[in-house]
Amino acid sequence: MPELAVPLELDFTSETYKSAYSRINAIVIEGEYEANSNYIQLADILADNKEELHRLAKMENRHMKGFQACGQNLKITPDMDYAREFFASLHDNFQIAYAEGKVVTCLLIQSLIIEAFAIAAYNIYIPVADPFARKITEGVVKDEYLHLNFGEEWLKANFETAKEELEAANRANLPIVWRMLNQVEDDARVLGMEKEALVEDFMISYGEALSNIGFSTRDIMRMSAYGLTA
Ligand code: Y39
Ligand code: FE
Ligand code: FE
Ligand code: FE
Repeated sequence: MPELAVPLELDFTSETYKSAYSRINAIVIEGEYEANSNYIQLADILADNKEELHRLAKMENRHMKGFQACGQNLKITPDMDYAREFFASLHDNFQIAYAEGKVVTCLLIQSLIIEAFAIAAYNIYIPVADPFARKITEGVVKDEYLHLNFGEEWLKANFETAKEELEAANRANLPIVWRMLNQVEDDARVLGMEKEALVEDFMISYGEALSNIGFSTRDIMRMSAYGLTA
């Protein structure tokens, strides 16, 4: 991976840039929308954390509006059908887990996997974003660390009873993230974001979260390997 991955020149008004942006912007808007609804659902089953989860949900709604403004600023129309399709597997797995009362799986999907994905994407995007979007994204990424931290704290406090379900949920959902990264690779590159950088940032956040929750280095290595063949 080249160390200086920032393209010398990004033309935010070119048709190539705008076409890629119409999909990535939609992904981010849909992601924020689903994150809002996931936290509202989690608030319904985690009664002790109800208020905090409603606060997180409100942040996600604010993020969605911020990214909608980024798309309008560049005069693109987000391709929301594409984005719903992009998230369908994780969305379905969250809903199935929720219906079964599997709160640990729900937290792994939203608060660990999706938040770590968001943190990676936004960190890599900030240096190559247009000035308007950069400001918005800098504000958003700070919140995403709080969201990841919520999942970490809850799962750490419940580690012994959650461990087995976390391993199964990791095994089922990490390969999906890898497929999503592969799907978005070409559009991300047009925006100046390299897949290798996204993968690296994702694994750092996700691995650190697993460590903070209580997994050993050996566990984390084993769990991380599930993505690689996707
Ligand atoms: O918790 C959140 O706010 C997460 C919903 C947002 C998801 C962001 C997903 C970003 C993937 C973009 C891939 C672009 C390279
Ligand atoms: Fe968000
Ligand atoms: Fe749905
Ligand atoms: Fe979030």
